[in-house]
Amino acid sequence: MAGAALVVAGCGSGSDNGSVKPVKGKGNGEGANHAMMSANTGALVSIARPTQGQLVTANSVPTDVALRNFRIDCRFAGTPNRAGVGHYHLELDGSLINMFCGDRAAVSLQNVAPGRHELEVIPAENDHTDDMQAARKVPFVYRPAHALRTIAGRARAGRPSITILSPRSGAVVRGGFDLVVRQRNFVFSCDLFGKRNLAGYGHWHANVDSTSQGMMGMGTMLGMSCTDRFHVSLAGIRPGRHTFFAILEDNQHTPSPGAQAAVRVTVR
Ligand SMILES: [Cu+2]
Repeated sequence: MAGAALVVAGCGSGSDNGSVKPVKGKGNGEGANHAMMSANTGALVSIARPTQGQLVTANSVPTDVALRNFRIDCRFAGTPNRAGVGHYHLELDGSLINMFCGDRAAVSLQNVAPGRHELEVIPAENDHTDDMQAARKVPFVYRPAHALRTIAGRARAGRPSITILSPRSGAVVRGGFDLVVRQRNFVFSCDLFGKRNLAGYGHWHANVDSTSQGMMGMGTMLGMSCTDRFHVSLAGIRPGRHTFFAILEDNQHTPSPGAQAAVRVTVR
């Protein structure tokens, strides 16, 4: 693990031209816990924070990263890949937290045990295919000054569901719009992104036109939300009729069976 953290992103031949070359794996188990597909974004990742082995006493770990040779633009997430454009994922101990576009972010340490942990910054294409060659890791040590109370699952949560309140079916949308939802028997928690699953907790994904492409349906995921809304950018979506989905997800980003909603609108 220590050796992997020393890998210099972008080293090796042919990864400095900024092109995107999805490489389909054979599914033979190479790459350990990661997806069978890997992208080659050409991105060069550097991590200013946390520093190697940083001691974190607060209950979130601030991150400050820079991606060179790669244009970061979350407006295109979930829409067709574009060479040299994408976003990045943060993983905590090998578990996806979320996608990010700003240099700075913070990862909650809710339900994370004190001790040594590892953050990984992974450039990704619009369809969320990770570029593992360009990924960089940094270890840190969590020693909370004031420990958070661990959130426990909800023992008697009923069957979760989600509905879309806005836009209405058949609406005409331009530029962008808020997808507004209401959930039942389910608590949205940003702090639990990527953490162990807990009954009755999670978040939701906004998808366009498909819920089944890519890993865990994320190939067409526009983004994740832990509130009652998500702002949909139409920058990467062609005019015409499209279906937008809201899908309840557990903390590990696995869709909850049967808990999704769809609305069909016209994009102008
Ligand atoms: Cu992503």
